[in-house]
Amino acid sequence: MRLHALTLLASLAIVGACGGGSEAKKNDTTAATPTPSTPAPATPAPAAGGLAKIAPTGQTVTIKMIGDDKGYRFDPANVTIKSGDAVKFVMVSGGPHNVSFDPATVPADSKAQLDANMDQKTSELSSPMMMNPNEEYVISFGGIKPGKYDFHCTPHLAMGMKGSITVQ
Ligand SMILES: [Cu+2]
Repeated sequence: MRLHALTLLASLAIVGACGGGSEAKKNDTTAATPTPSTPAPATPAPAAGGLAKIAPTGQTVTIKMIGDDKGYRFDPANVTIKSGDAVKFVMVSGGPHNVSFDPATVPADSKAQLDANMDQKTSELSSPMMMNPNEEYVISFGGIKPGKYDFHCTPHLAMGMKGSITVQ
């Protein structure tokens, strides 16, 4: 009889241990839940490169993107701005047009920042295509060091649609 009682106590202890075990697992799951939500706020900030976009603080210079019977061109094709200004590309006619900087020629010390400043890129330093008149694409030159930044329109590069932004 006494032996039986001990066995019963032992099995109760095992049940208790199991219960505690599953409770611990539940706690683990609860503790793990906030962990995936921690990287979520980090997502909008830096991309793969780790640099965050720097908003413009100066003026905005407008460059039109044109394709007509005179050819394909940026107008004006060559502009001079200050670091912190923004350049707004406006689709006028003859698209699709885009704005693409050649990673090989962009000043190395500002390449990653310029890439971070470009929204909705299709590839490194390349804007999306603009198809419709009045579509706009603004590039912030916040945090961009002085230098010459050559750009072109990928579909019309062969037709000479290119230009340069000189940052003073
Ligand atoms: Cu074009």
